[in-house]
Amino acid sequence: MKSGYVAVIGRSNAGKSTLINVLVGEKVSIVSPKPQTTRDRILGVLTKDEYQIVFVDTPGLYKAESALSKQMMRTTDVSAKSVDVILYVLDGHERVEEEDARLIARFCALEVPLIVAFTKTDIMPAEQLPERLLQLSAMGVDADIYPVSARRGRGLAALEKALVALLPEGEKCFEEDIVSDRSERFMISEIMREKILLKFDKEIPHGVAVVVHTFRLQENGVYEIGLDIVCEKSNHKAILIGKQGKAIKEVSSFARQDMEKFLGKKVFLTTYVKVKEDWRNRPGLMKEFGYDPTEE
Ligand SMILES: Nc1nc2c(ncn2[C@@H]2O[C@H](COP(=O)(O)OP(=O)(O)OP(=O)(O)O)[C@@H](O)[C@H]2O)c(=O)[nH]1
Ligand SMILES: [Mg+2]
Repeated sequence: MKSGYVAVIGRSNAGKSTLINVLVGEKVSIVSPKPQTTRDRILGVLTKDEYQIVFVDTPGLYKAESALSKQMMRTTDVSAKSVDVILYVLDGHERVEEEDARLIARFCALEVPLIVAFTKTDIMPAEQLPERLLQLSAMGVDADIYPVSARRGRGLAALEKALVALLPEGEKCFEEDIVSDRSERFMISEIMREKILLKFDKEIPHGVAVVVHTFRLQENGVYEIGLDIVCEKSNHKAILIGKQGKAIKEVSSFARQDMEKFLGKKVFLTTYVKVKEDWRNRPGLMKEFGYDPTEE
């Protein structure tokens, strides 16, 4: 049996988490059109009779400004060093940038086998594909490149086969019914963060942490969930709540529906919005909200 870890790396918003979710066949990592959606290293496990691929989702590569962003970049670097294969994901519908060639060269230097997934081909004119691949090769990228569309499910079988070919022989790392290393509690907080990313613009979603303080299955079969939405500034709090609580009610309702789907049970959800000034630069608070700066 083949078994091993594949770090999924690339610039922010390239489509890494979407690709992992579709390959694993379940939503293990949240997705949004905003950069810096993924903040943690999250495992997504794909198990078949002959192989097990443990995908390591990573925060997208991005110019780090806050202490939180810097920690996210460290998470990605550390993840890349401790895997069997690196899958570099490139947004195929955007122009090919020197930055990608530079990043690919940087990860190739780790001497871990690296292949490239060229994704979002569904929103790219087909005739541009050969041109973009030539551009990458002219920039010195000599890795194998697999064009895929996570949204349409195209090219995935070939990519999966190529990844399996690079994995070592070995026993499974996880039981076959496990798809993620993350707790239900973590997924609940991420579902809320995803809805906030989808609803609010600019700095607001990036300055939000979601803390689950109550997570309890009641005797009547309903989950009681209590969350704090922590933001950085009081004017952000006002926007998050909205006029007469309209905005927070709307995101909470979307989040509750997804939580119910995820848990397979009814959910009674309460949310509070709190302000913790500049928490993204305060290690004590980062740790309290689940982003431990000392953790690797
Ligand atoms: N059309 C199309 N859109 C895609 C595809 N894959 C991802 N997207 C969209 O691209 C955006 C970013 O997707 P994510 O999966 O969150 O990207 P990411 O690389 O994980 O982003 P970060 O976690 O911020 O680094 C979302 O709006 C996705 O719906 C695809 O194959 N086709
Ligand atoms: Mg992501």
